[in-house]
Amino acid sequence: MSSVGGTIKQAVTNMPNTAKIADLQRCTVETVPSTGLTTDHGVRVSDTDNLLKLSDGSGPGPALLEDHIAREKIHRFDHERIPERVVHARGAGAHGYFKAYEGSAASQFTYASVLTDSTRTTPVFVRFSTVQGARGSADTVRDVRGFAVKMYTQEGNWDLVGNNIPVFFIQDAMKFPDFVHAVKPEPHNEVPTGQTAHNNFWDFVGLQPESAHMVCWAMSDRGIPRSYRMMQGFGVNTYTLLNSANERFFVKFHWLPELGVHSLMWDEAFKIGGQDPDFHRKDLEEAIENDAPPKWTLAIQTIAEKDEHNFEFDILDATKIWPTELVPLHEIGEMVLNRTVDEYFPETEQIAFCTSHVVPGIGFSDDPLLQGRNFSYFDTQITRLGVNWEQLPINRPVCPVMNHNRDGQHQTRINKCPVNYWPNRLNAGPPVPAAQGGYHEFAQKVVGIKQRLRAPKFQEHFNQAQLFVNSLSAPEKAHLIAGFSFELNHCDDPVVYESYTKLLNNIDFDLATAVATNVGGVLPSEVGRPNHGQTTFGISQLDFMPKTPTIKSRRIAILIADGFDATGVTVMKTALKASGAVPFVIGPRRGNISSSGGSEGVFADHHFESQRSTMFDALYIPNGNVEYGAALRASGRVVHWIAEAFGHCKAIAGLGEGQNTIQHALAHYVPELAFGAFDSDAVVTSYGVITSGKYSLRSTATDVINIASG
Ligand code: HDD
Repeated sequence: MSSVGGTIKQAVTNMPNTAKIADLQRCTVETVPSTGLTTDHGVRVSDTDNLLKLSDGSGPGPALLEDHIAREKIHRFDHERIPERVVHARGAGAHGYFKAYEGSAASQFTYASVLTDSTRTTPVFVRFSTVQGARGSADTVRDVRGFAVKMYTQEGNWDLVGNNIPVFFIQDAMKFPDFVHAVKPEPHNEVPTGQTAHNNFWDFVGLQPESAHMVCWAMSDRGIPRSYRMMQGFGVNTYTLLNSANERFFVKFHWLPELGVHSLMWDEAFKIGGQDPDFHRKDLEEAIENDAPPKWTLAIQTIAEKDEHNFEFDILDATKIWPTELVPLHEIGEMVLNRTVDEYFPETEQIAFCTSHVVPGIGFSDDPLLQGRNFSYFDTQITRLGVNWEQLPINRPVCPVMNHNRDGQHQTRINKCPVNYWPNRLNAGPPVPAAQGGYHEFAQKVVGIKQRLRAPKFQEHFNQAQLFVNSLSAPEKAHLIAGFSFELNHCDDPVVYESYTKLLNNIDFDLATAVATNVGGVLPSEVGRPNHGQTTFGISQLDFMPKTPTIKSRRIAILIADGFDATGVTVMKTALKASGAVPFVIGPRRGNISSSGGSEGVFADHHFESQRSTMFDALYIPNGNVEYGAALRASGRVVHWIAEAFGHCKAIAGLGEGQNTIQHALAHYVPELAFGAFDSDAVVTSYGVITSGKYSLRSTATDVINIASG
């Protein structure tokens, strides 16, 4: 049982009680009312509301320093906060498990049992995050999303600390502090929050053209995901795998979401930022609680050692993807997130990741970004959580930990051993270095001269940025132009927006022209760099539609008023629930709304003023009597809801008076609005299509409603 929103709710069913959950339960405290309230040293407290005061009988006088109970309460409170993460401060997490597929290609490349042993269920914790904003910033800002996975394997913890974008802004870790200073709020006024739309960011990326590819991803729809559940995840860096024949492979890790890759529209994203800043956090919780646990397939791309230099790009450069036409994806396992946290701070806030945490069979490459990351993460956790951070319940492995590391602040282990060094006279008994099964570094031959430099192929920055733009669909390209135009418009220093619009011409002439026109930048007079014309699979989000279209976990608003048709609502709600969607009835007030039949009503979950179209994926307005239709059309909120949902390309359906209301609201935009037929079998696909058997009513990305048959 866990407590959400003040009520006790049942834990999600069908949840494998993994080793990590069992481990956490050892320190999970159920609230037992009969225990009574106590101090931290266990003494019962009879009054937790009033300071101990001097009183002469006529009323209370000054408070007494002696009040150890009040002092403890206030001192504990004074120290509740820890430093927030220097980046990725805002996040949400969930528990789950990973299972390797039986007979996958993984065992050709690695002996890491977590990736090859299909009989295992490995517990995981995943933390999603934004990068720029503070811990209290909004979820739906335009930003890269962190996708950090901790696998509690039987051989130790493996942390795959990735993002929802496959490349990075910089090539060498040495640039990270400069990059983060530039992206974060400006130092003189701490503006802006949760945005890269400011002079310093665009100044830096303009002067650091290796960022061009990643900036394109961030300005595209990938920067504004609909849900954490609808994002890809990428390890980004090049790691290595070692197989049992001692052969080494370079590897990139990919997480492919079962639900496909979907984004908000930009207008939606920033409205939700104000309307519901916890939108993504709540979405994750809502899906898991509604038995729609998010799932991802783990896929790998591998390159044999001997082929390292056979590509026009450097495979150790984190600003480059490995096009799947050149290096195919192998699907090797599945991750499911099926359990929300019991308490945010000890779990989601105290979880701590390190790229250097790998398990036997997985290793590093000379990727200079990864090399620096391996140094940075452990260090930052010491500042955030203290040197014994790996003893915290959420961080400790499920396999035994035994070594001679000792002491430090907040040591919670009591080691029963008279020696704390190796070698020692006792020789036998733990902990001694493993004769077998220990972590084994690949014997890589390295000869060289000490220098600060980058490999020659690291100097090329625009080929793949162009590949990215070429591979987008037309609406995605339009969104990319809008993204760049919004951000550069927020830079008020002409040096910044003029130089960035010049840089864009190295990527794409049309993109540079469109953006420069919008923001008053430098209009290119000729093509800056010939377009190589190449495209690749896996850039456009349309390449990642779900294998089976589904409306599972999608939020559907049913707008009603008094006099609605009860059958229409009941039937639609039942059909939606049966297909796993989450319907909400929204009316003029929360509470009972009377139907056209008089007696039979429906309980509205929310009232019109408390919700907005942006919080839902689709809209349905049932039939009702004439007064009902008139009331809906007289409501500015309802009319705005429909128009806004239409503008955001949402699926919209109505029957009878509902249809008339939709026509009324959209008359200005689409005078000849046409409706497709649908019935209670309606299925709202993730494309925003309501279909039933033969017809579908579809709002397309070009803001036109079409009727598509079949
Ligand atoms: Fe990082 C946090 C992802 C480059 C230094 N990073 C952090 C988190 C994610 C990433 C998802 C949040 C983890 C969590 O939820 O707790 N970082 C990346 C990716 C990178 C990357 C995909 C490029 C491939 N990072 C990177 C570099 C450095 C850092 C080059 C330093 C040289 N990152 C950190 C950090 C953070 C962090 C300062 C802040 C909080 C933390 O580590 O635990 O150490």
